[in-house]
Amino acid sequence: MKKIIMLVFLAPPLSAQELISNGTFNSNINPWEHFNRGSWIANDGAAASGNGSIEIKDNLNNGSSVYADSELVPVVEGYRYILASSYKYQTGSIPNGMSVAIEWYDNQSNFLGEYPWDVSFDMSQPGQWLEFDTWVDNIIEDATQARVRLWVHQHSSGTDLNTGRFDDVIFFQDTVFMSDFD
Ligand SMILES: [Ca+2]
Repeated sequence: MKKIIMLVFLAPPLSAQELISNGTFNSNINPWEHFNRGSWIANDGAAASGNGSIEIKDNLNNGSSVYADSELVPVVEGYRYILASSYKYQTGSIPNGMSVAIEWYDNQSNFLGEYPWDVSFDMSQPGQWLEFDTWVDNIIEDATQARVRLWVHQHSSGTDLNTGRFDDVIFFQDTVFMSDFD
């Protein structure tokens, strides 16, 4: 059984650094992978970075989900990460849900897991940019790479278009080291 300890560094906090290369979508949605479900929205965006956002949509309505993935970035076992995003959905195309998660990989790019899995965005305020943030601990031994996955969850029936927009996606390494894997 792993022993989990928490060590808060007493040194002055390092300035947090954005790990993903394009979380603002101000000029395009590169290098996000979206499997033809994503498109760039030039004239809409959250307040922090302004216009330019990613829109993910589908109308299959079979209960499945569509997503876009950031590039893989280096992460460190045992560290805490800040995950945040702005998001928006509009009346007439509100999806069944939206969420965000981190996929964890080892240094051979083998998939190790995805979490948090309990994120569920507030879907009661259509037509405005909303904000979500959380922290996530890298508790998977050998997880040295990760990417952010932006989820849009479709309804299980009907013909509605499920459309969600994301902007200002943040993935920071915090200064908190929380487990030693002993
Ligand atoms: Ca933007």
